[in-house]
Parts: sequence; structure tokens; C-alpha cells
Amino acid sequence: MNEPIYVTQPVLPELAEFIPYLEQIWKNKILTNCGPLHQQLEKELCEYLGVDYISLFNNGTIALVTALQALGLEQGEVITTPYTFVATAHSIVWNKLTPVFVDIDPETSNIDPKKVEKAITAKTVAILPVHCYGIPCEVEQLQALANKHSLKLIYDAAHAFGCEYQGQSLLNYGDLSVISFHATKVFNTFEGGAIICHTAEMKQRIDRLKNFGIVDETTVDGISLNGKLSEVHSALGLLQLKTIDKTLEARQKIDENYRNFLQNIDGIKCISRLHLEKDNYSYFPIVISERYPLSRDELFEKLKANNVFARKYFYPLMTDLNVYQQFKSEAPNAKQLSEQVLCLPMYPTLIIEQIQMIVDVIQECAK
Ligand code: T4K
Repeated sequence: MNEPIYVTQPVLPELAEFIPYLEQIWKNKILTNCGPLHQQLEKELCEYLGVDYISLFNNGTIALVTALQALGLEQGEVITTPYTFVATAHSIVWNKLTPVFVDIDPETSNIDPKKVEKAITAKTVAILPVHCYGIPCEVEQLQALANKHSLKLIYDAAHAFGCEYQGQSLLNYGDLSVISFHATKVFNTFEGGAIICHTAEMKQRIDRLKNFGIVDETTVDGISLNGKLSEVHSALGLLQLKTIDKTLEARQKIDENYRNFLQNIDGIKCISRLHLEKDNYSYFPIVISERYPLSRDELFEKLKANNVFARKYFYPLMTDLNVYQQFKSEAPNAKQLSEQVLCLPMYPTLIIEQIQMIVDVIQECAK
């Protein structure tokens, strides 16, 4: 039996390259609380991503919770997608706000702005869309809606590290964008995340909120969490930045190979990515339609029997989870996609023979 192939495998630098950073941390004795490596990573990320201000976090979820708090959203409804990872919806409920789940456009897998507009009520305070798989939302339409109805617009950009759209970073759209640096992401710091914002004042507010709301030794101006990224995590981020372009190139090749190999299999559709100036090929989702002899779940099992661990991102929908029953709503496009989608293994060290083997299993079942 071949080695197991998981949906992803983290990129790691050579261990030897990490040691000098650890030596520096051991020497300085500054382990956390926005130390020199944290500051350096914020600076280098702003330059690499082409954004004005970034505030690092210990993970994307705490960053999302803090982003909603930073915009002063204390009560009301937040329109979001049910086709996402639980953290998106959790961040709304943690802020005692009400999630309103709106259906997606099945072509992009992102929230449908026309349906967003229909869902806006007097209680709506914000829209929280997700750039699912790093595919951009319809950012202009969503911004126009936010402007028209005076709503805050926060992007869950957990999958969108490095994407550029219409001449700039995708992370520049909206009031705030939140990214994740989790082990399973394109750019990882083991655990980590960040908020991207547009002004120095907002960055200062976010920086305070991620540090318990502390202003100075005797003043606390918010009831908030500890969301700081440590120096060790920041050091890893600095090293990862050195190879990120190579990582993205490798992902692009894998995306191309999958698309070439899968194009003639009836009933299998690769979700298309918009033409971006820069894409990150975050995931490789395929849709298994009725024309394919196996259901999505059967193909999932078949791959598993061949030691290939694809994932059903994103199934079940938020609206089908028991914990979200009180916020239930109809989202037929999201429902259908969540029952037909399968994310195939996608990571830079996946070799062409492995891709071919995965495609062979899918092809074999199509006969
Ligand atoms: N918003 C969105 C839209 C998100 O997708 C996420 C996270 C967030 C917000 C929140 O960001 P963070 O708070 O996580 O920064 C994974 C990740 O834990 C999660 O970060 C991610 N989205 C979600 C889509 O996927 P699981 O439960 O599927 O991960 P897990 O542990 O099953 O890992 C998948 C595969 O990756 C494993 O089978 C093997 C491989 N793997 C995983 C880890 C953790 C490794 O090889 N090494 C590792 O260290 O949630």
C-alpha cells in the first residue's frame, strides 16, 4: 500500500534555518507581547502582501472575533455564508451577534450579493463574506451594498493569503480582512492569523484588543482576549516568507495537472478559479455530479481505500449543524455544493505520480 496522502501537508523550512532564530529568542528572552520578530513579520507581510496595516494574531478565529469587536458591533444581524468553516459563524455568535445565513453562487462558491441584498433588514449591522478556496467574492457589489445600507464589511479571507485581484491585494477590500496562518494553510506559522486594516488608528485599536484591551499599565479600555502571536511563531513566519513564491508556483502546477488530467471524466467538474493577477491555489475542490457513477461519499470512501484522504470542505453546512438550528435558513445552492464537493490533496510537495494515481482512482470508478 502506498503512503497515505492527506488533503494537505504543511510547508516547513529546513530545521537548521530555524535554529538561529531560536538562538536569538533565547538570548533576548523576549518570547511574546509583540516583540522584535513579531514587529518584523508585520512589516515584511505588509510589504509582501501590499497592504497598509496588519496585526498578527495567534489564530484566524480569535482574529475574526476581534475584527467584529474592533468595528464596534455590539448587537444586530450579520449576514454570512453557510458554506464555510465553523469559525466564521462562531465569531459572530461569540460577539452576541445574530448570524443570518445567505445562499451562495454555485459557480464561485461565495455568497451571492443579490441574496445578500434581500436579506438586509433594519437590524443588519455587517456582512461577513468568505473568499472560499481563495476565490474572490464579488467585492464591488458587496461594497456597494455596504455603502448603500451603512453596513460594515469584514472579509473572512482565511484562504486568501497572497491573492491579488484587480491590481491589488484581495485583502485590501472591505473594512477589515482576516487571514489564517494555520498549519493547513498556504502560508503557515504552525498556528496564526492576522487582521488587515486601512488606518493607523484602527491598527492601534486592534493591537489593544488583542492584548486584553490594555492601553497602559493602569488603563484597560475593552473587555477582550489575548490574541497575540508569539516570537517563535513569528520567526517561522519570517522564514516561510522566503519561500512563499516557490510554494505558490508549485501549487499552480498541481492545479494545472489536476485540471488537465480530470478534464475528460464525465460527471467531474473542477471548480474554476477567476483569472487573478496572483492566485494562491489554496484548495483543489471538485464537484461530483449525478452523471458520475458514484456519489461524492462513495468516491470519498474509494479514495480512502486507496490511502487518499480527501476532505468534504465544506460539509455539513452551518445551517445543518445542531448548534446553529436556531439560525436555520434555506440555502439550496450551498446545500447541493456541500453534498457534491470533495477537496483533493493539494500541497507543494505532492508529486505528479501521486496526482496521476489519485486521478486514476477517479477515472477507474467512472468506467
Ligand atoms: N475561516 C475559514 C474560512 C477557515 O477555513 C478557517 C480555518 C478559519 C476561519 C479559522 O482559522 P484558524 O483559527 O484555524 O486559523 C482545518 C484547519 O484546522 C482550519 O484551520 C481550516 N480553516 C479548516 C478548513 O481545516 P480540519 O479539522 O479539517 O484539520 P485537520 O486537522 O483534519 O487537518 C487536515 C489534514 O491536514 C490532516 O488530515 C493532515 C494534514 N495536517 C494537519 C495538521 C493540523 C498535517 O499534515 N499537519 C498538521 O499539523 O480543520
